Amino acid sequence: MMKSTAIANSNIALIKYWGKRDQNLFLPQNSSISMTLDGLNTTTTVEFDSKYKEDEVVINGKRAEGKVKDKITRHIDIIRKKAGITERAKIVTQNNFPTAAGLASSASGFAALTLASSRAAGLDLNEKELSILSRMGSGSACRSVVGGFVKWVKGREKDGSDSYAIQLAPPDWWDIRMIVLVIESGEKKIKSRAGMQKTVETCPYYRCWLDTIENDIEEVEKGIKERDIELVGQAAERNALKMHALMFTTIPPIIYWKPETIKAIEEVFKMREEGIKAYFTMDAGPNVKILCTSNESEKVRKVFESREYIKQVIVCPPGEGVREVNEHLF
Ligand code: 2P0
Repeated sequence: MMKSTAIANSNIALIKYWGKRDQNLFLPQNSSISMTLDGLNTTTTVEFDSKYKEDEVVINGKRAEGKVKDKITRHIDIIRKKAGITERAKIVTQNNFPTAAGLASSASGFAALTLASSRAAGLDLNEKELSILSRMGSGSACRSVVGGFVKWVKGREKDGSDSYAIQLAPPDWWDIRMIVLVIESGEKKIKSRAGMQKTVETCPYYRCWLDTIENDIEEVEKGIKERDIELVGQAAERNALKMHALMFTTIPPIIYWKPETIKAIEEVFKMREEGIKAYFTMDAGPNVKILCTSNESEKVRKVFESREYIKQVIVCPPGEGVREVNEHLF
């Protein structure tokens, strides 16, 4: 019996990943930067044993079938091959945030799955190897392997051996917060994977995105180094808007925005006029995330908790990378 449990935090990008250069290996068109979030995490237990006749996957208490299960089984196959084992596995995974919160779980999910399954298979991989393997489950998962402030370096090699996440600064480097405003909790209609591919294929501005991304990256890196919330916030906000401009001009268009999204953004602008250094970012959905210092985070939280159009407010400090834990889920 080989069993291991891992916990991984979710992450939010300050510089976005939107577009692949290799669909099979999950190699990105551009490098991206993220903050790993304390508080939004996935715990996964994996056991390989000959008593299992086929892979069994349970997500948040429900047995997974079809596409969701296939994605996980494919990932476990990569691990089995690397470890040289053939046993089937039982995989139980649990998110601590409401699954219906409309928050990405694939990043924390594949990071936890990669560590738990590789340990259970007897492998002892370093951070770089874990990041590369996690990337092959879901691109953004390679960033959740690493804690704090993280850069996914796009790499140049065809085999993806130089495309993985590195730490720019540890979690305790900078006391800032990512405040997640839950606006809509349903499953999104257009998945990131299909959406980003359409953008690369059809968006007339994609060239411009690639031409300006290195400048955005430089600003965010400098801002993190100097703990400059204005520099990071402004660059991150612009980068998120640029990504959504790509989505709007993809054929067919990808529009995740809801009226409440605009409302929340206008409130962020108003806060800034009042001197609060709050900046927003958005991902493949209508929810808005706000970056601010820990000192000002209570003010921001209170404002949005009093708004009836916001379903939930989650305040996250920078968090740790993926790690093994002793308590198993089964
Ligand atoms: C990001 N997103 O950088 C960007 C911003 C969504 C918008 O990474 O196909 O779930 O599994 O590699 O990682 C979501 O994309 O896509 C994502 P796959 P993934 O956070």
